[in-house]
Amino acid sequence: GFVGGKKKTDRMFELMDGFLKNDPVSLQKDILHHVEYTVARSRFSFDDFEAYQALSHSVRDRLIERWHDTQQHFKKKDPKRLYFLSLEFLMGRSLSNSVINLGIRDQCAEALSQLGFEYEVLAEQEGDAALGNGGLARLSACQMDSLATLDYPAWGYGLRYQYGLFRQIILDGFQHEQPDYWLNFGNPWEIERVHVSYPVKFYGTVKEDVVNGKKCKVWIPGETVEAVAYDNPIPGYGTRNTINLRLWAAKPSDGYDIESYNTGDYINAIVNRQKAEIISNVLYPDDRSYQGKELRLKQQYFFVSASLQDIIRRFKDVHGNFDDFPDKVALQLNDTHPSISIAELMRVLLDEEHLGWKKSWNIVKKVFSFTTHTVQPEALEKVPVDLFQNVLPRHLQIIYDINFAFMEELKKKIGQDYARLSRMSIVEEGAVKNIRVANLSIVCSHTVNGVSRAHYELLKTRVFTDFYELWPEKFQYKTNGVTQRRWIVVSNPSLCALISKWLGTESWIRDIDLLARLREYASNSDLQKEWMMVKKINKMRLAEYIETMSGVKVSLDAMFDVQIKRIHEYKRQLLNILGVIHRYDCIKNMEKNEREKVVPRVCIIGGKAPPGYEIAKKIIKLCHAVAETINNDNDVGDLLKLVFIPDYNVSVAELVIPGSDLSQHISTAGHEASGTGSMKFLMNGCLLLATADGSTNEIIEEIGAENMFIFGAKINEVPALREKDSTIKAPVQFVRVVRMVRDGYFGFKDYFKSLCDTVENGKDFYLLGSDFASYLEAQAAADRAYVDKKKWNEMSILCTASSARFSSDRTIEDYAEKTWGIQPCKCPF
Ligand code: CJB
Repeated sequence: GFVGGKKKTDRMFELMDGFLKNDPVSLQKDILHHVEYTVARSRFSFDDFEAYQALSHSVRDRLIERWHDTQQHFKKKDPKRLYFLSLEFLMGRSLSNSVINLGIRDQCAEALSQLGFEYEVLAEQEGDAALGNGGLARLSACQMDSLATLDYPAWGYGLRYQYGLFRQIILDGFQHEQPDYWLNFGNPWEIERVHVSYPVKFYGTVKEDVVNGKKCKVWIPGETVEAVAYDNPIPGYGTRNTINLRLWAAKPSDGYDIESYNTGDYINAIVNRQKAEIISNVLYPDDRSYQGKELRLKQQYFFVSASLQDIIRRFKDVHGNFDDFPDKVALQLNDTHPSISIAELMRVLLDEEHLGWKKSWNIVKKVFSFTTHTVQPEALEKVPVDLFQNVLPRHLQIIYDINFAFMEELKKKIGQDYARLSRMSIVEEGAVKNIRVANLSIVCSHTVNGVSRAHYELLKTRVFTDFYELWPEKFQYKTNGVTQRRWIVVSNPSLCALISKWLGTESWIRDIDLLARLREYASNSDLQKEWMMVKKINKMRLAEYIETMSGVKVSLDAMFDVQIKRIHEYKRQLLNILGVIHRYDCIKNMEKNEREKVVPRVCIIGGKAPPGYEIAKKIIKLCHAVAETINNDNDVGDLLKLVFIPDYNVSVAELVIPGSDLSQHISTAGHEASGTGSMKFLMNGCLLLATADGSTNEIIEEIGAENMFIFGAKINEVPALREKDSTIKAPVQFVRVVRMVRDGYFGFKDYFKSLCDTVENGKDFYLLGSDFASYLEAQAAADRAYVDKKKWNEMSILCTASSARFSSDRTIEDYAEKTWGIQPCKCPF
C-alpha cells in the first residue's frame, strides 16, 4: 500500500524512532504517558497503584517489542520448537522479574524517584499470579525463565483461570478459603488476542463415514466452547529473546445453543451461553488427589485441544505435509494433566488429516515426552471410562485402539502373563472401569522423566517397574532446578550485590557455575562479615513482616527456622510442631541458669492445606494453638517463638527465604519426588535440615553431609520400618509430646484427637515416631552449629557456593539435549 506517495513500510520505518529507550528520562515520559492515556488519570495526580499500572505498561511495551522480534526470528529460522503443556504455572509477580530480566531496574527506580515514587513500594502493589498449587507449578515458572534466558525456541501453554489458588484466611487458627480475584484490578502482563481463538468440542456421538473411498470415524460433537488466547511475554535475562506463555480462556462460541434462540427464550439462551466460561473459571486446589470430575477432564481437554490447533496451524503455515512434524515439534507433558493431547493429536491426524493409523502413530510416538512429579502410585490420575465416553467419545475409542495395539505387542514380548498385562493396560478393569492416564503417557511418549535421581530409582523399582523392564531406555531423570534470577537477583538484592562484588562479575546470573568460586572465600572473615550483614538486613525485613501479620515480635538474635510448603501429612509439618512442643517442654523444665544456654529460635511455618484435607487443616490449627501457648508464656520469652505465616505464596516466599537461617525439608523418605524449596534456600545461604529424600541426596553430594543436618530413615529403610511400626515403641519424648496434645494442653482436645490418632497406636504411616529421636538430634546439632558464628557463616557461604547444580538452567539444558532435541535460537539485538 502507498500512503501520500510513499510505500507504507518505508513510512513505518520513518515514523518508528528506533526501539523504546531505557534511560530514566525516556522511562519517565513513558510512565507519564501511560498515567494519562492508559490509566486515564491526570499526570498531576496519581497514587501508588496508578503509578504501578503506568510503570507496568511502560515495561510491557518493552516486552512487546522483544516479543515481536523473537517471534519473527523464530518464524524466519523455523527451528524445532518446544511446546511446554502444563495445567499449572505459578508465576508470582511480573514487574520485579521483568525489570531485572530487561536490565532496567535501576533506571526505573531513578525515573520514579524523581516523580516522587519509590520503586519497591510500587512493586508491592502487584498481586501474585497464582495459577497453580505448589512445587509442580512453580517449577513450570522457573523453567519458562530458563527457556527464555537460554534462547530456546519454546512456548508454554496453559489455562487462564479466572480464579487462581484460593486465598488462605486464618480465623481463630482455622484455615478458611476465599476466592482469588486476581484479575479484578486488570492485568497489564497479558495481551488479549481476541482473534486468536479456536472452537473446542465436547460430548456427542461418533459415526462411521467414508472419505476417499476409505472407512473412517466422524465425531459429531454436542457442545462447542471457544478458546481465546492470552499471551504472557516471558523475557530472558541478558538476551533479547522473549518467549510466550499462551493461556486459554473459555468464552461462549457463536454457534452455541442455537436451539434456545429458536424457542424464543432469548434471556435463557444468553445465560446458558455464559456457562461456557465455567471451564476456565477456577484452578483445582487439590494437587495429588483426583476424583474423576467432569469439569477437570473438560479443563484438560479444553487447553490441550486449543493448544494443538494453534501448534498445528503454525506448523502448517510453513509445511505442506506432516512428514517433518516430529523434527519441528516437541510436546512436553507436565505430569499427566495434559495427556489427553496424545489422543487428540492422534484424532486430528486420523480423522481430520486422514493420514491413516500407521502414519499417525509414527508421528505421535515421536513427539511426546512426559515428566512425572509424583511417587505415590495412588496419586496417579485415573478417569472413569463412563465419564470419558460421555465427554470425549471419539478419544475413548482411540485410547482403546492404542491399548489394543499395545497389548498385542506386549503379549508377543512377555507371553500370557495376564497379571502383568492387566497391570500395564491403559484400561483398568474392575467395578468401575478407568483410564490410567499415566500408562497412556508412558506408552505414547518417547521419554519418561523423573524429577530427581532418587525419584528415578523409585520409578524403576516401585512405581513403573513393569514399564521400566519393557523399555528401560525410555526412562531418564532431570533433577529439578530453580531460577537464580527470581530466587537471588529479584528476591535478595543485597546478596546478589555481594556475590557479584566478590566474584568481580555479574556473569553468574546467566552462568551459574561461577558461583562455585565463592567456595575459596568461605572462611574469609571480610566476606563473612558482609555476609552476616546481608542476612541481618533480610531478617529485619522478615521480622517486620511477621510482626505485621501475626503481631508477634521476634528477636533478630534468634535462629530463624522455616518450613514453607503445601501442608501434607507426608511433608510432616506435624513432626516440626511436635519438635517445637518438645523444645518448649524442655525449656519449661529447665533451671534458670540452664536456660541461658538455650539457642533462641523463631520457628516459622507457612503453607496452604487442600480445602478438603481434614488432617492437613488440623495441622494448621495445631500450629496456631501451640503458638498461642508458647508465645504468651513469659517463662520462655525470646527463647522460643512459633509463628504461622498466612496465605503463603510466591511473593511471601521471596521475602521469607532470604531472611531464614535454617529451613526444613523433612518428608518421610520416599515420598517427595524432588522438592525445590530446598534449592531456593540453598541459593540464599540457608542451612538445610532434611531427610535423605527427593533431591536432597544430590544436594549432599554438592555440599557435603557435614554442612547440613540430615536425619531419619533412608528411602530403602522405610518399607521395613512400616512393617515393624506397630511393634517398635516410639521414643518416650514422642509419646510425651503427643500426649500433651491429646490431653488438651493446647486446648481443642476433641478436635485434635483424630490428628493424634494418625501417629499413634501402630498407625504412624509417615513414621514420625520412629524418626523423632534422630530429628531431635539433628535439631540439637543445628543449635550447636549456630553458636559458632564463624563456622555457621562458612557453612552458609558454602550453601550458596554449592547451589549451581540446582539452577533450572542446568535442568533445561539437560532436557533440551537429551529429551527434546532443540537448539538455542538467539534473536539478534
Ligand atoms: N508435585 O507440586 C506437585 N504437585 C503434584 O501434583 C505432584 C507433585 C511436586 O512437584 C515438584 C516439581 O517436580 C517436586 O519437586 C515435588 O517433590 C512434588 O511434590
